[in-house]
Amino acid sequence: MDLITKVRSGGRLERKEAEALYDLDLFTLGELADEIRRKRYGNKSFFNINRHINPTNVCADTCKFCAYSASRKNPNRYTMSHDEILRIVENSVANGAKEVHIVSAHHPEAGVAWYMDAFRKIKARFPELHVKAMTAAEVDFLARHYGHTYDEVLDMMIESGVDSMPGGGAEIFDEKVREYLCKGKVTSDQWLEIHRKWHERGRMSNATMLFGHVESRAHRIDHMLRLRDLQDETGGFNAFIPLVYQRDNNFLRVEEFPTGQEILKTYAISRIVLDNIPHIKAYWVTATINLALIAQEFGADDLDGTIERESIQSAAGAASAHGMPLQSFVSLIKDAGFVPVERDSLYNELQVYA
Ligand code: V47
Repeated sequence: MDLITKVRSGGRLERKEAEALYDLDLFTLGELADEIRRKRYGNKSFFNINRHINPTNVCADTCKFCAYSASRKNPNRYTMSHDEILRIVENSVANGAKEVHIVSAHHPEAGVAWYMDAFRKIKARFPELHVKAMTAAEVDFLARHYGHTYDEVLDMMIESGVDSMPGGGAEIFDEKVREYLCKGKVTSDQWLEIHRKWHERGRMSNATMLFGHVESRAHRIDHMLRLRDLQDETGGFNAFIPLVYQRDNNFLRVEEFPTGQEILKTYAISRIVLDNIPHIKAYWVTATINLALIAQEFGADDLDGTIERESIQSAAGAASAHGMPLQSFVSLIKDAGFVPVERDSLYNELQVYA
């Protein structure tokens, strides 16, 4: 059976077949991914009203791609007090936020309680608000630095009110590339183990892939296949999020950046290869809003959310520091020919903007 027929018949692709998808032209790939996306969700495109909070940029790790953590390129260290965090949450809830997405740097002196008490205080004040917090990289850091097991950190998160985990810290799983990008951080196996343990607790999470820097196409496919294997075991991933590398203010030297075509191919291929992960998120922050809107025709069914503030990727050049107003978001999705659907963090539909 040729590759296109196999994809159309819903057959699961082997590694070599998945790699060969990149040799197809963009429009064939788009058509194949769009068929899958439309079978599942029709014309709907999902988003949520959320708020990103990054409570500290003080970090024990030194990932080459990161422009956010305090370093000699970014001398402005900050760590928010719990009162500051609560004021932000209060304001966001008043603006309609249904989820807070909280990701911090790996602060070597803050202590585990600083992380956990923030979640506990948010949940005590806003029991209905979905708290999506702590990447697997943070879980690994807290465990290693403060002498806990992963199980202990994950149980503390649940006890403190964390509802789901974001997909950050995955970067690229290939060990050689990973060592070059972020030596000393959570390993690929550990990242997967932490998500496995989280899923075993009945909780959902997301998975990212940072691409468009020094990795090859084969590394991207390898990354997707490791996620597909874990998803076969646990079913705990909601969404896959290919993050396009942003190039400013960091220590990673990249010769060639991906074209729009390469980015769209990667969305489409992820939709085809990850047959067991329900949602493909075109995170508008790193794709740019225009390409994210087009990605809806290349397999993506989710654009993340309104965000309000964003510090990690905007530090590296993305136009996301102030999020996106709800009305603009809805109009842009509609103008692109899709039906915007506000969802909650677990993809229950809250409002359809027909
Ligand atoms: O893991 C850091 C990435 C991630 C850069 O789960 C960069 O719904 C691009 O994980 N260029 C954190 N990316 C953000 C994240 C995320 C974002 C949106 C939604 C979800 C979700 C998760 O940011 C890190 C890292 O891979 N990152 N620096 C950069 N220069």
